[in-house]
This record gives sequence, C-alpha cells and structure tokens, in this order.
Amino acid sequence: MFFTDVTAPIAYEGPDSTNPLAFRWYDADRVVGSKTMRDHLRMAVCYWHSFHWPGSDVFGAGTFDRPWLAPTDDPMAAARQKMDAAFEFFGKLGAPFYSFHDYDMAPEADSLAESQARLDELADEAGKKMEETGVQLLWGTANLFSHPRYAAGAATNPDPEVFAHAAAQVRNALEVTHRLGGANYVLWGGREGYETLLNTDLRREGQQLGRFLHLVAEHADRIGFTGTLLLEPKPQEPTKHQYDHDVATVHAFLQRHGLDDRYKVNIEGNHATLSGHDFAHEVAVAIDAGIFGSIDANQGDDRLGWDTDQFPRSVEMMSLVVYEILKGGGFDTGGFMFDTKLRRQSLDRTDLFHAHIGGMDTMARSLLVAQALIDDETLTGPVAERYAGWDGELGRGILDGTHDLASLHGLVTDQDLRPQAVSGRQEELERRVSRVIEQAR
Ligand code: XLS
Ligand code: NI
Ligand code: NI
Repeated sequence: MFFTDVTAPIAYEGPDSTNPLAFRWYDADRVVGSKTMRDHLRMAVCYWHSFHWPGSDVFGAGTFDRPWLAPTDDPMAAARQKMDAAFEFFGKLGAPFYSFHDYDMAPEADSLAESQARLDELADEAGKKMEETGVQLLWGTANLFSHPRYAAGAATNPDPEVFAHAAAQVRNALEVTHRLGGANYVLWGGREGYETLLNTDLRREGQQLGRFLHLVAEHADRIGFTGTLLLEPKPQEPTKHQYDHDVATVHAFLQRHGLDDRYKVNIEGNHATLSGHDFAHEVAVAIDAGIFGSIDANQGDDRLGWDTDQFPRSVEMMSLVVYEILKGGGFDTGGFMFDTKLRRQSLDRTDLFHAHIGGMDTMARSLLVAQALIDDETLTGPVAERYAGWDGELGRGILDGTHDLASLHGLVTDQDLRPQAVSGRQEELERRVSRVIEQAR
C-alpha cells in the first residue's frame, strides 16, 4: 500500500462537505440529462504525470515522494511497484479509466525486441489489475519524443530508419492498447515539427507524416482495433513549430492526405490556449468538422507561454467546453483524461488525491452547468433569433443559389435596402451564463 492516508474509496459527500478527501460534486451514479455523471464524463487518470514523473523540471531533480521511482538495478521490479501504486490510486479515487504511454508503463530497454517483451509482460499485469478493479483503458500511446533518436522527429525525421523505429514502436503500443480493450489510441506529434526552415524540407515531412498515419490506420484495421484513432493538436513545445498546430490545421492535414474518415482529435485545454484559441473554440471546430474525439482535461496559466498542465479549476471555462460537447451529442469513445501534473512543491503522495478530486469536482460541476444551459435554453433562443433572417426568403434564396451577385444588386437598389446593426448582447448573455453557474446544483 502506497497511499496510506486514504483508507477507503473517495466518497461523494455533497457541496457542503468540508472533508478535503471527499467529492463535493462528482456523484458517479447521479443521472444528469440522459446519463450518469460517470458515463457523461468518462474521466481518466494518466500514468505519466502522476506515477512516472518524479517532479523534475529543466532546472532541478525530482522532488516527489515516490518510492517506486527510486534508483534501482531492477527496473522491472520498480515498474511493477509503480503499477501497484497506480492501480491502488485508480481504485481509491474511483475514476473509471486510465491512459498510458508504452514507456511509462514499461521501461525502455536497449533493443526494441527487449522493450517489447517488457511491455507485453507489464501489459499482462495491467490486464489482470483492470479485471480486479474494473478500471478501463481510455487510451494508449507511444512515447516517440523522449529518446535522443527522435530529436529531429519520429515520422517526420530526415532519416527513414528513425521512421521505421517509430513505426515498429507504434505497432507494439497499438497492439497492447488493443489487447487491453483501449477505447482509443492517441498520437500526439511529440517532436513532429521543426526548429528552423534552414534545415527543414516541410513538404517531405508532411508527406512522411501522412504516410505514417496511413500505416497506423491500416494496422489498426488488420488487428481488428475498433477504438478511435486520435491526433492531439499542439502549437509549439517541444519544437518551435509543431505540425499539428490546432484543430483546423489538423483537419486540413487529414483531408489533404485522405485521412479525415480515419482520425479524430484529442483536444487538450492547455494546447488550445497556447494556440491562441479558447478551449471551447477548439471543441466547437472539431465538432463542426466531424472529428471530435476526446479531451485532455487541463488548463494553463494566463501569464505563462508553456504547457503547465494544471488540474482544471475553472468551472466557467469547462462549462462552456462541456456545453459544446453536450450540444454535439456527448462523447462516443472519448472522455476527459487528466493530462495534468502537480506543482513541483506538492511533494506528498496525498497531493495526487487532492488534485484529482478537485479536477473531477470541476468537471462534475461543469457538467451540471452545461446541462442546465441546455435545459433552460439559456443561449439557444438568442442565437436562433440572431440568425432568423437566414430562415426567411432572402436567406434561403442566397444559400440555395436562387440569388447571384446581380440579383442581389438589383434587390438592394430596387428596394433601397438599408440593413441596421443590432446588439450582439454579449454582456447580457454572459450574465445569463453567470446566473446558471451560480445556481446549478
Ligand atoms: C504533451 C501531450 C502529451 C500527450 C500524450 O504536451 O499533452 O502528454 O497527451 O503523449
Ligand atoms: Ni500537453
Ligand atoms: Ni495531452
């Protein structure tokens, strides 16, 4: 047992509870709209930030109290301990899903064959623990960015041997994800980008990436993987310019390479804001394009230009995200995955509980707000009213081709049309949303 401060599963105690180790909002079995909170939110804990990362940063070593990360001659024994800790945590927290990278579950070895053997062995262990605890896999992925071989990219590397290595690694990670019943497989373009055009052939690198994604999709079909393949947009970091910049860029890339019916997106909050967009904007763009998949639930810092991966705390921001998702019909295979890390000074193992309970409560409360926005039709009326002209004769005539420039010119001059600007009512609508946030229970 590693989390000895938490002796029983975290319970729901309601909004008035002062118990820091209880949920105030996440009540898994409570039905909201058509589904339980558990089934709406499909929340997942991530293996890497929570169990594999020691609290190091570019200026200093790990700070966290994580006995399973202590230096050792037996990396497999340590990996088993890490897995014990992870599943103990998942069970006590009560999140229904988790996610992992190949090499945060199984330590990478000298050769790919040995790395694969390690991953297979640990994935079997994970399978047993999943059966025991009922925790399921939201998604698996391959780490194609830590090893020095990937410094110049994986699929977009100038060296085809690196491409081959990345392909072999993804084959293994995809098969393991499939064996564990993963609902999705994620490809975040870790180092698929560039530092300078002086040494970069953009066109080639794009073709390589397109080819890589075709190979992955073909293999997924071959092994019968029925989960969703997801790309995760990010504008920069670690490379100066990441190719999968934002949702619209990824969508254009998928269309250009004939991949738009095979891939969807995994949208991360902090990546959205780094790309200069509101989180809800990225979700809305993906839903409109038919490529919405899953969410990495985190938030950044207003004044820091990097991926701080903080646990979600803003109910206002998340409510608007959940609102877009509910309007779009909710998650299919996706969910809210906490791609989140503690601050480096949050040393104690119990801090992991405080962080996740807080994140889950933020999402649960946001769900209540979003459902209330839908039930009360807080925004639907004003939006419909704003566009009402497009349902009238002129609007329909423009869209269905009845009109051309000349006929519109005739209309404006003959009728002396002088359209008047009307209020967008933004502040009034913000007040309406605030009221729902204040009252949703
Ligand atoms: C990094 C990404 C990463 C992916 C998984 O910024 O968010 O954590 O989600 O490789
Ligand atoms: Ni990130
Ligand atoms: Ni992420």
